[in-house]
Amino acid sequence: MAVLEQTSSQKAIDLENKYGAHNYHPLPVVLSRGEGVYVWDVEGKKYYDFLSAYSAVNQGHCHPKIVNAMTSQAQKLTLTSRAFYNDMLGKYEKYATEYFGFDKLLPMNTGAEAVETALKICRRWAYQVKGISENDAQIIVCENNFHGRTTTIISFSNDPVARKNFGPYTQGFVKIEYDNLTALEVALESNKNIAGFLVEPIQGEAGVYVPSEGYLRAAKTLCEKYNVLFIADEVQTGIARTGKLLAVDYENITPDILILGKALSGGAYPVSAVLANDAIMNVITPGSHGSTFGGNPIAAAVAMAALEVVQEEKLAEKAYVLGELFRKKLNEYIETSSIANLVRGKGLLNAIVINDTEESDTAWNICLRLRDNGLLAKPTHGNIIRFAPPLVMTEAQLLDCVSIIIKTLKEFEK
Ligand code: IF1
Repeated sequence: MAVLEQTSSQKAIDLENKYGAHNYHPLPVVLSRGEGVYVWDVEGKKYYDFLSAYSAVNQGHCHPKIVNAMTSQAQKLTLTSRAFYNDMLGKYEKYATEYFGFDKLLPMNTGAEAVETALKICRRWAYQVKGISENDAQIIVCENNFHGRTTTIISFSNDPVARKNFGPYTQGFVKIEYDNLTALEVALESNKNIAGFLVEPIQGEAGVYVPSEGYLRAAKTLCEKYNVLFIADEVQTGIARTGKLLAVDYENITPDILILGKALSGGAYPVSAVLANDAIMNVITPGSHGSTFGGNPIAAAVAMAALEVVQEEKLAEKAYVLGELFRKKLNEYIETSSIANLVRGKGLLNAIVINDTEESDTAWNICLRLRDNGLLAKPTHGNIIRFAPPLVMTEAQLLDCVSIIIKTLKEFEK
């Protein structure tokens, strides 16, 4: 272990560069410890984490209750596969279905797997319940979506970087403009083979794009009218991030299929899930779907603890209040700023748009300077910076972060 103990930031970066596939371009900072809203690099410098592992660490780094659930379960039973029952999965499924208000849960590991699962359920439902003829089912998706990295999911992405040279692509998807009800109605009306509508309540990767108020509710109503499943991908927006338990709660709707991941484990372990009522979930029969690790006892214990933390620490309410404060403070600054154009978001899922082109490296340079000033965030789409801190933040800590952000942006004023 002597080698690891001596690891400096540069050495760790060099190792990843030499021995790891180059599928990421990380901000140059090497983290070795996390606690609550803070992370520390290998040299001991402390930072506010303003990304939360893309909204997975909503409950804060190394939350003692979650870590304890994980380590005690790890010492008892880690994995049985679903060839046998384990004494944790049923408890977790009961807890989570009551928590979110659905009949059943199907456990998976990553967000992309849960999205894949939802697509499979939707297609089966189309053939076995709705009565679409086999292989004709179509699922509506939105432009600029992000749902993961599998071959099927990238088939309906319109991000060339995510798609190019990974074909041939999976058929069966119709793409419409996001936040456009007319486009949805036209797609539904003109095609009898539509089985579902897959949507992110807020588009994260697109740059925290919040749709018009009422869009999701009206989209749900349209789906009901045409007997089409409304599938909400809340992998990023769910579990208190946007100031409600689910982002769809703002519009008082219940999706037909709900997809969760990331913060379902508080970032401690890969845990994802698909929830639906019996009329839909019962299309899944033994042998038709599964996963070696999905529903393992550690995942079950961790997810229950992570969901308890959300309730016990009132994280949705906190995210709501802190989010309002964050946007208010940043808006006050932006009024007179030449470098930041706007801030948008809900709860603690926010982004600022930098006054420069998508091709410019201004947002990247701002993130490097934020890092130097003790706060970690990452640009998306060149000129947008996403801000998603852990939800366990105090008001004083948030205000401290606001001053770091404003101070840093001021260094870039023209
Ligand atoms: C990466 C963004 C966040 C997601 C939604 C499914 C998944 C994701 C709505 C898949 C994953 C990630 C993965 C990450 C970047 C990231 C992301 F920048 F793309 F938009 F969160 F902000 N549905 N989102 O956002 O979940 O399989 O990764 O567990 O590096 O690809 P996964």
